[in-house]
Amino acid sequence: MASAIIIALLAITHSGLAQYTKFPEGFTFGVATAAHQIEGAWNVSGKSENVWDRLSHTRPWMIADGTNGDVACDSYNRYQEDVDALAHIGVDFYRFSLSWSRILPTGRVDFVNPDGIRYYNALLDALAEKNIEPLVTLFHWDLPQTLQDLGGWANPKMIDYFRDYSDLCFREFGDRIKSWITFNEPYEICEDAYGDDKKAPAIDSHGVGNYLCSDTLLKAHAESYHLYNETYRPTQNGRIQISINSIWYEPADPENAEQVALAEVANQFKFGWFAHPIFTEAGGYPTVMVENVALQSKAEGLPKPRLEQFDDYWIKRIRGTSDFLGINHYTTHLITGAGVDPIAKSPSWLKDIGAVTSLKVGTDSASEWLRVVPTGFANFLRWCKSSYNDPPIYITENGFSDRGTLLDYGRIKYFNDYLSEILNVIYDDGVNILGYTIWTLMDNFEWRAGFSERFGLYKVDITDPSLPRTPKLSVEYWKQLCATRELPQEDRFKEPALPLKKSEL
Ligand code: PNW
Repeated sequence: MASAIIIALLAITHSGLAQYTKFPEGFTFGVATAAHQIEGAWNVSGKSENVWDRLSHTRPWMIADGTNGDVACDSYNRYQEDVDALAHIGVDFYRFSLSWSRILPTGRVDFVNPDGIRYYNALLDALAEKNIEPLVTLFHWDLPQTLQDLGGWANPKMIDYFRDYSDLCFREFGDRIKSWITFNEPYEICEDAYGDDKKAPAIDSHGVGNYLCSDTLLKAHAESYHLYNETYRPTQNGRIQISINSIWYEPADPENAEQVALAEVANQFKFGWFAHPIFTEAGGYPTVMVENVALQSKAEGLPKPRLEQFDDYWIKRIRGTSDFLGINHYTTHLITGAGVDPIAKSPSWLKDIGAVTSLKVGTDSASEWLRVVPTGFANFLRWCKSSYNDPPIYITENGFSDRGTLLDYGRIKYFNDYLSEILNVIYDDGVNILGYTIWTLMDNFEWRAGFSERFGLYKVDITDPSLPRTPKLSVEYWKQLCATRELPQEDRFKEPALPLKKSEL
């Protein structure tokens, strides 16, 4: 701590600004991707269909530009280029995900696909060659369709299937993978894919399927954690965590007590839904969530609440099952008042909150939901420290979308301003943040947005069959940051005139 303060003070004197620029000793940087968004080779070498293959093939109109993940960035064949790019940037770690249906085509462990194992072994070897640590996500949304046909995350049997799949991955790859993430963004899985149609498999069982999913997912996460902890950790000595995402909610008017209270309710419903059961002493879902859903369910004439609280066994079994708090964060939204949000379906998670939300006024990205609000990130991180007993935190995703410009000043400014807030909360508030992960290495299949929203440091020209990757200016920015561990200050990274108009993104 003392050395952190000295470094911080030095940074202030050095830059002449009351702003921190230097990251603490030991702070690590990485880049993230996800299998379905980059690998392609969707039906090659034994891989079976996953829920995103099914959605994009059978309902292509649900993808903004009609694209799919059939080829994506072809990382299945071009992984060496990806690793070379990571080495060029100079990151400490690479966060990627394993494709369940590539490794286990039936979804179950009755048949292990040797080509799937070979592919990830080759990728791990290539990373080791460049001294880049793997941080590996077991589940980043691409459920084998065979398991979806049995109900997917609404089926409690998934707890066993996920444990078996994790077991295989720990056994096959755990000698080289020392950092695991069980689930990427449970909110997006349960709410967007089961409670809505925003993500595959687009079940849209609003207010019901989302809560069935969270019950299964949290139990599956806990079982995978305990398996690793008891069976693999003693010999493999790694760590295992979950990565939870949040839109952070703030009151539109900070002086308005009702809005302040409702923003807290919304944050409990969003981040607390998955963080509270794992990261608090009490465990279980947030009280306000249990109460609100019970009230709504009663009003709907239901004999039981749509959200079932865990019993004592599961409260204890789930509590404490993450070595770090993994946070994926992009943006902040506003709470404007009490009531039913005009966009809420009935019943639904959003209606259960009982608040009206809106986008915050701020700089645009190419994604409708993503506005640039760096101070929201700082407030969110401070809230995580106080709500979850000062956990060690890894930022496992953060990034900005545009339409693919090479001079991506908007992205650089986003990184710079969000990183600056990270430094503020580390040095001023003692928030224990240990690492940061960029979303993402290269423009890729951005789920229902297809290739229309681009988050990459490298541009990928998907109209050229050789899928050339071209570094954007942000690669230069990150190369310098990784080399110096300091926020680059040069003018060449600053946009000549800010902000860019939407048409220029
Ligand atoms: C994440 N939000 O999704 C995913 O982990 C990535 O696969 C994805 O490509 C990336 O962020 C960019 O979208 C999110 O509404 C989707 O706050 C939506 C939100 C956050 C993350």
